[in-house]
Amino acid sequence: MNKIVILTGAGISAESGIETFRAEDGLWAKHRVEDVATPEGFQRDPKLVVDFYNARRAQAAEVEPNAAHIALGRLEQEHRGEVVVITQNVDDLHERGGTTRLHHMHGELKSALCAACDHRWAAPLVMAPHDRCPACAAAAARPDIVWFGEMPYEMDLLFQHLSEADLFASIGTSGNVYPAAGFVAEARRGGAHTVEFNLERSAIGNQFSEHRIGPASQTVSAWVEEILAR
Ligand code: BJW
Repeated sequence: MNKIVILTGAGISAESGIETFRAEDGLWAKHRVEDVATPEGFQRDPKLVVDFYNARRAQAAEVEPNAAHIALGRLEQEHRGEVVVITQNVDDLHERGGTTRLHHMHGELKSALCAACDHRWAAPLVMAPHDRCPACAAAAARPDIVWFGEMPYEMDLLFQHLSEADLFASIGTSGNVYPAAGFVAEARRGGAHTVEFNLERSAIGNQFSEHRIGPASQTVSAWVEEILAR
């Protein structure tokens, strides 16, 4: 198991107190996806979208990484091979849990993006809809988040990692959103063993060769112990 590639979703941060998207009381039960997570929604009502991400940025600053984030940080440090984490999450709990080889494929709450020149900078805790870009001065700041219909970040590099994986783990993601939901198929094509961590089998659960059912703080920590003991 030389190269381990791990995909994470909202479920890994749930036990830190960050709500998931598709739970009955999750974010999409309280906000319309079309309004807060599409470029069209941002065009229609930038303040609504910026306020949505301001609230999530404030919440993320108040919570702590849980045992699953910390176990993945330890795996990267102590595994003799390569460990790469790809997260769909926009919080910074992996970084704070010790992971450094990390890809935020759906962007980051801590980053702001200029829609005019693509410059990125550290987002203030509270963004305003028409903040100016520090590089080109256009009033075109937006949260650095990948919305529906936009291309997730670093796709070529991520597919390269997936094709090289000996072991692919998917943690706390429902398998509803592409291209992330297609990663297991890509890893299998490259010959990886695949394992899913979730409270239940996900929408794409039948594509995995192994399942670990239960809260990530417990199942991921136990799995990391197993790998490091091999
Ligand atoms: C636990 C737990 C615990 C809870 N322990 N587990 C038709 C077919 C196929 C694709 C499309 C289609 N029509 C449109 C598309 C494309 C579209 C898409 O996938 N739509 C689907 C809805 C069908 N995708 C896109 O538009 C993407 N871009 C794109 O495709 O570009 C073109 C392209 C072409 C070719 C190659 C590459 C690209 C962009 C997607 C952007 C997603 N954006 C969001 C919001 C922004 C970020 C944010 O605000 O935070 O990202 S949507 C939202 O969903 C967020 C998440 O990252 C993403 C995934 O959600 P996640 O993480 O899986 O959360 P949940 O809530 O769904 O699941 C949580 C899971 O955890 C559950 O299973 C629980 O059981 C579990 N759990 N507690 C373990 N303690």
